[in-house]
Amino acid sequence: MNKKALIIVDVQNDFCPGGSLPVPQGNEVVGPLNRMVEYAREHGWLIVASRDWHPAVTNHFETYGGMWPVHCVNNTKGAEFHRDLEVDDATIISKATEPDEDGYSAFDGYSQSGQLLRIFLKSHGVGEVYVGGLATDYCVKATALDAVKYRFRTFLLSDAIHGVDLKEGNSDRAIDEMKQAGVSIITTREVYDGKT
Ligand code: VGL
Repeated sequence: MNKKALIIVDVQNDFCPGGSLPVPQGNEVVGPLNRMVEYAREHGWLIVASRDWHPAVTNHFETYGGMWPVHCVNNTKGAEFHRDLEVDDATIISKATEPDEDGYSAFDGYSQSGQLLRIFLKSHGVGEVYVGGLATDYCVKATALDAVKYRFRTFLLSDAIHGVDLKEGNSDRAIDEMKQAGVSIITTREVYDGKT
């Protein structure tokens, strides 16, 4: 279990400026994540990209009792990955595909061949994961916490995340919570410099 994986969380149009649930500066994660993709390729890591993949009617949306505007409905433009995100080599994990699912964590999602993310990673001998993407205080947090729960050594890429911050400070609190749970906070630069 000594393989590593990069997990890119929900870098989709609706979470970027111009989308229906924009994370402020959400698009800015694309640059550092693409550099991580290149690094991951060179070092033989697995690359995973999760996506919110909601049905049109789901109680995740405020129109149906949830807390969010309509976003990332499967097979719509808003659900597509940011056009500049390098996902050619990534295994796509779709989550929140059912009408009664919030599906914040990438670990709630399945690969195209129907494998849960945890099973997919373990079956490839992954013991260590590096998490970045959107949004720090929701899906990134849920994904990193699950990664720890499932006994992966877990790193948060602090310069490759942005948060929603419905309430000021939510992202900082989310990072504290992840730290408490055992997530290591690291910059992409530190990864390139071999600081892990
Ligand atoms: C997310 C809010 C609602 C996320 C998903 O990807 O972090 N945030 N649904």
